[in-house]
Amino acid sequence: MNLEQQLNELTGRTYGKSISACTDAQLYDCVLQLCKNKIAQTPVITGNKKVYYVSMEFLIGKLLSNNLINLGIYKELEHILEKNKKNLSAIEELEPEPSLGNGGLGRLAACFLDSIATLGLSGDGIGLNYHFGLFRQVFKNHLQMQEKNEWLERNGWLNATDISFQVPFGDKKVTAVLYDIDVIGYENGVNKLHLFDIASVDEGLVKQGIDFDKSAVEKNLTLFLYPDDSDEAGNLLRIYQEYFLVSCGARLIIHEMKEKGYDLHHLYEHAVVQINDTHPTMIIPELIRILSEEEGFGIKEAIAVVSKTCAYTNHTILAEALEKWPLAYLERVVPGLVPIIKTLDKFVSEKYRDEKVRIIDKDDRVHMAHIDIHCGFSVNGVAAIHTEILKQSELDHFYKIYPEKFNNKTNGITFRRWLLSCNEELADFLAKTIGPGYRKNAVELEQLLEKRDDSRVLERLSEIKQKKKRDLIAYLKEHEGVTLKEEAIFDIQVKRLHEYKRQQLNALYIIHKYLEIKGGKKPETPLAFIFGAKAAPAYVIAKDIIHLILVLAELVNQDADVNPYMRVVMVENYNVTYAEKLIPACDVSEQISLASKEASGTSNMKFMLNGAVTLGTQDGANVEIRELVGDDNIYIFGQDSKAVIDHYEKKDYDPEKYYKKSSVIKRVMDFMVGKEMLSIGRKENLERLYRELLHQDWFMTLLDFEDYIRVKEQAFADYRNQEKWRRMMLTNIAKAGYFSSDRTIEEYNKDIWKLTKRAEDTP
Ligand code: 26Q
Repeated sequence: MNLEQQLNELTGRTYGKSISACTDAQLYDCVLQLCKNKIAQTPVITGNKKVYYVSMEFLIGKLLSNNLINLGIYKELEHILEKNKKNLSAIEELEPEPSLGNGGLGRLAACFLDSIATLGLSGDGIGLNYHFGLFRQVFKNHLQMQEKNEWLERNGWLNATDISFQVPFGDKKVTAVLYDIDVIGYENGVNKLHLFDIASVDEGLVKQGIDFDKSAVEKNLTLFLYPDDSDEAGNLLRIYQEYFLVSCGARLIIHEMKEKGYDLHHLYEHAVVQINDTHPTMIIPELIRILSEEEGFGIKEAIAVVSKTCAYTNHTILAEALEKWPLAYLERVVPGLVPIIKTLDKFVSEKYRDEKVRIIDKDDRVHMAHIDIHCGFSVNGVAAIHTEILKQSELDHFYKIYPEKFNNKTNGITFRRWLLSCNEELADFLAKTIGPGYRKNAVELEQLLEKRDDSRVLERLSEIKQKKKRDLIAYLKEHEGVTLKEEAIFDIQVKRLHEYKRQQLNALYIIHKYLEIKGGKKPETPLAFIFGAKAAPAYVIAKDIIHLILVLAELVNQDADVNPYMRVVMVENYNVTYAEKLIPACDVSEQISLASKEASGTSNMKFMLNGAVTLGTQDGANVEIRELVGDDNIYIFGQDSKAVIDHYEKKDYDPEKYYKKSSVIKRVMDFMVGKEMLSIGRKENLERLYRELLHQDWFMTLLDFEDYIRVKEQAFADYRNQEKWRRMMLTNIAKAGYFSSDRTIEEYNKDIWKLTKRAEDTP
C-alpha cells in the first residue's frame, strides 16, 4: 500500500470517511497513528554501550512535523493532503505542545535526543512525565498570570509500558510507572525518551492557576514541572521529584544491563550516564547505594564503578543557581542516601584539605556539583568561554585537582526542527543552491559562501525572509491583536525572563527611541521590537520587567506620533511552537546578556541559521559566532567578561554613577516612572524596578547602555544598505553549520561516551 492508501485506510477504519471528508482533528488523529505505525516498523538502535541522558527537563515541543521529517514522509504527506484539499500546517496546529522544560537546558536535551538517534547512537532520555508542563502565561492588566498547562492527550505520542518500580522515601513508598516516547533519528533508527510518573497522581489537587496542595507527594509528585529558571530556592517537593527521577532511572539502567547479561562490575563499559546540570546528581549516590546494598559490591568498589560511569554537564555559573541542599532536607526525604553522601564527603576530606572542595560544607549544606565532580569522570561546560570561566574562576579549585576531567562541548541545535521544519522555504532553497548534503553534514552550508556575490541568491534569501515576516505578521495580528509592517526591521528577543539576560536593557532602548521620535527624530526604517519571555512566578523583578515591556507596548502602539515608526509586542505564552514562528522572521537577534553570565545560549544559533544578524555581548556562544562570521557580520557591544568579573571582585559597579553622568540614561530612567508610564502601568511595579536599576542593578544594565545604543543604531543604519545586509544574512547561514547538535553529539561521543555506531558493531 502506498502512503495515501495507508492514510485512507486509517481514516476509513477510524471515522468511516475518506481523507477529504475528514475534519482536521480527525486527520490529526489518523496522521499521528500513521506515524506510529511507521515507527513500529523502524529498527531500534542497538549497541554494545548506551548513553542515558538523565534530565529533569525535556522541552520536546510538538512532535508531529519533526517525526514526519525524520521518517522521510513529510513532503509526500503534505502533497497527499493538498490533493485532498487539506493543509498539513493546519493539522499540526492541533497538536498540544509538551512544555516539559523551562528553557535552554530542557530544549538542549530534546535537540540532543534527536541528534543521538540521527547519528545512530544507542541512547535514551530519562525524565519525568509532568502532567502540567511549564505554566501557560496570560497577561492581565499588563501583568503576567500563570495558568496550568495541559498537554496529555488520549491517543498521543506517549506509550504506556509494563515497567513499574517502588520508590522508597523516608516516610513512604510511591509506585512509579513508566511511559515512553519514541525518538526517531533523521533517516535512522529509533531510541526512547523514558518518562516516569507516579501511579496515583491526582490532577484534582490543582486550585487557582498553578496553586496546588503540596502536602501529599503520592498525589502531586509529577503534577507540575518546577517553574523556575536558575534563581529560585528549592523546596522539599523538588527533592522528592529529583530523587524519584534518579531512583527510577538507576533501576531502569540496572534492569537493562542485567537483561543484556552484562556484569555490573563492568557497568561503565556498557553504560554512560550524562547528568544534565546538578538536578539528577543523586543518581550517583543512588547507584552506589544499589551496587553496595543490593548487588554485593564493597563501598569503594561501588564508588569506583559509578565514578567511571557518570559524567556531568554544567549549565550555569550563577552561584544562586548551583544546587546546595540542606542536609536536613535530604535526611527527611531521602534518608537512605545520606550515609552514602556522608561517606563520599569523608573520603574527600581525607584526601583533600581544601574546605572548598568538600561535599558537605560547614553549614551542613550538600553541594550537588561537588558530588558530580568528585564522582564523575567528565565535567563539561556548554560554550568555550563558559568552560574557561569554570576552569579559571568558578570551579578553579576542582580544576587544579582534576584537570583531565574538564572539557568543553559547545551547544548545538537540531537543524531538523530549527531549519527543515520551521523554515521549509529556506531549507528547500539551500538544497537547490548547494545540494541536499547539508541536511546530514551541516558544515556543507559553507558552500553558500561561494554565492555571496550572486545577486539572485541574495535576492531570494531576502524574499524568503519577507515571506516569513508576512506569515508572522498574520499570526501576530490574529493572536496578539498587533499589526506590524513588512518593511520594518524585526528585532527579536525571546528567552526566559531573567535580569542577567537583560530584557530591561532592550526596554530602556525602546524608551530612548520613543523619546527621540517624540522629539522629531524619526527612524528611516520602521522598527518592530518583539519579545517573548516567561518569568518564574516568584521572581518579582522579572515580573516587573514584563510589566514595563507591556506598558511600553501599549504606550508606543497607541501613540499616533510614534506608531508609524515603531511598534512593540510582547507575545503571550512564548513557547517552542511560538519560537518556530518568530525565529525565521527575525532580522536582528538580541543576545544581550551581561558578559560571563549566559553559559551558552542556543536561540542565538537558531536565529543565525535562519538568516538573522546577532546584536550581542561577548558572552556564551556569541563569542564563537563572532569568531566564525567575523566582525563584519555581527554587532558586538559592551564590556567583556574579564571587565565584568573585575567589577564583581572590586565591588565597584555603581549604577547611580552612570545615571548621574549621562543625560541620556537619566532621561530614559526617569521616563520609566514618569506620568506617561504611570497613566498606563502600576506605580508599585514601575517604581520598584526603577529603584532596583538605580541602586542595585546586580546585572549591570546601565554599564553597557550607551554602547548598546551606539551599536544598535549602527545595525539599523546598515539594514538600509540591503546589499550589505543580505551578505551578512548569507554569511550567518553559511557559518551556522558548526552549531548543529550533530556536531556537538559527535564530540560528546568521541570525548566522553565512546559508543560505537550500529554499523561498526556488526562485523
Ligand atoms: C534548580 C533548583 C530548583 C528548581 C529549579 C532549578 C532550575 C531549573 C531550570 C535551575 C536551572 C534551570 C535551567 C537552566 C537553563 O536553562 N540553563 C541554560 O542552559 C542552556 C543550555 O546549556 C544554556 O544555553 C543557557 O545559557 C543556560 O542559561
